[in-house]
Amino acid sequence: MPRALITGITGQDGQHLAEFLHTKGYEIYGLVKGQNNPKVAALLAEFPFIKVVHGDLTDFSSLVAALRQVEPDEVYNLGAISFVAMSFTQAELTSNVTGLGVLRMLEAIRLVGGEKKNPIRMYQASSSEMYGKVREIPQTEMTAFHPRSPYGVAKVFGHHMTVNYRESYGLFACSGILFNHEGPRRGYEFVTRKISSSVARIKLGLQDKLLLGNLAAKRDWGYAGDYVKAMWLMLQQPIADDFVIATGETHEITEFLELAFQCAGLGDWRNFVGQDAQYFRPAEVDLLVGDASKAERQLGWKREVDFPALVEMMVRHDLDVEAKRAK
Ligand code: NAP
Ligand code: G4F
Repeated sequence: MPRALITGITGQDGQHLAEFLHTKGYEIYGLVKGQNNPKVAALLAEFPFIKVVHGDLTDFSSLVAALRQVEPDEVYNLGAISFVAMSFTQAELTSNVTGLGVLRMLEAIRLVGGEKKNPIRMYQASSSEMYGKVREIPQTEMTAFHPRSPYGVAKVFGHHMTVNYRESYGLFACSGILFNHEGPRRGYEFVTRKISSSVARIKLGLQDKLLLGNLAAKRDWGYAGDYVKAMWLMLQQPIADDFVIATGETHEITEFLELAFQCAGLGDWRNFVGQDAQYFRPAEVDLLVGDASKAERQLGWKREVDFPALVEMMVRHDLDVEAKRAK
């Protein structure tokens, strides 16, 4: 039975990945941070097969201990401060967790991996946010980075460290440059979930307005359930490499609003949406669109859920969730 250690197990991708690896027959360990982390009970209720290990990406010895305890074949490093807006106000913490955390995990694997017969394979969760003020359209594995947030800068650091440890020490370490991926497990702080949950609450008469920031930004939005399959595929290859994972389409936030309000039968979104200065960022990523042709060619990966189906999935889910909460 292959064994996987997932950091960021309580997050959106951690849950999708655990669900997917379970279908592949993996024994799954999740690194959980904090004292009495409130997300753990719900996680184990939904996924009783997950085994919890305690540790933190800011604490090197806890990562070494987790690797020695679990003896994983594969490590998926998904843990991060992942909310771009927060990275502007907590830049040092973000750099420590999202940036240096990758280095700590690579070092821990180098140390503990040397004690194992079979080398540990590692997936690093890199991000399209690294492209920032994009240098070319669409973005590929070869496009230069120009991050626009402390989060983006931290991800560039983690990305280059992953490549460097592969080249310097022969570690089987892959970096997946994933474009935005969403779904019903998305955190409420991100724009898509903020929209789908607000649409549901407006429909049920629980809220009357939705306040957002910059509506002109464009993102390449895919479904998280499709993207975790690409993570796994990367670690099954004969040679470690880096891959862009994206849909190749870009949509403005207004298009997400249009479909979401329509789906709930609420008509024109402009009747409900306002703007608030607090949701604008000091620097913005205006447009992202990825070229995943390398992943399609070499991994055989292809997205299954398209943009309208993604919006509908999220709105329908939140209509159910909010209706249950209101009872
Ligand atoms: P998420 O829902 O925000 O989850 C982040 C996870 O990181 C949570 O489980 C969190 O644990 C954990 N974490 C935070 N600080 C930690 C620390 N000090 N030590 C250990 N774990 C810590 O993020 P996601 O959307 O699943 O994304 C997964 C990864 O992919 C992240 O690295 C993100 O930056 C990257 N990524 C995401 C996207 C996307 O569109 N979703 C795109 C590209 C890259 P607690 O909440 O329990 O504290
Ligand atoms: O949903 P967002 O917060 O996601 P963002 O910044 O693109 O980051 C996500 O995707 C990255 C991949 O490119 C990941 F690496 C990262 O971890 C995270 O998962 O914001 C999307 C866009 C931005 O342009 C933002 O300015 O939506 C705009 N926006 C407008 N109003 C808003 C809001 N974003 C949020 N969160 N909340 C608003 O009210």
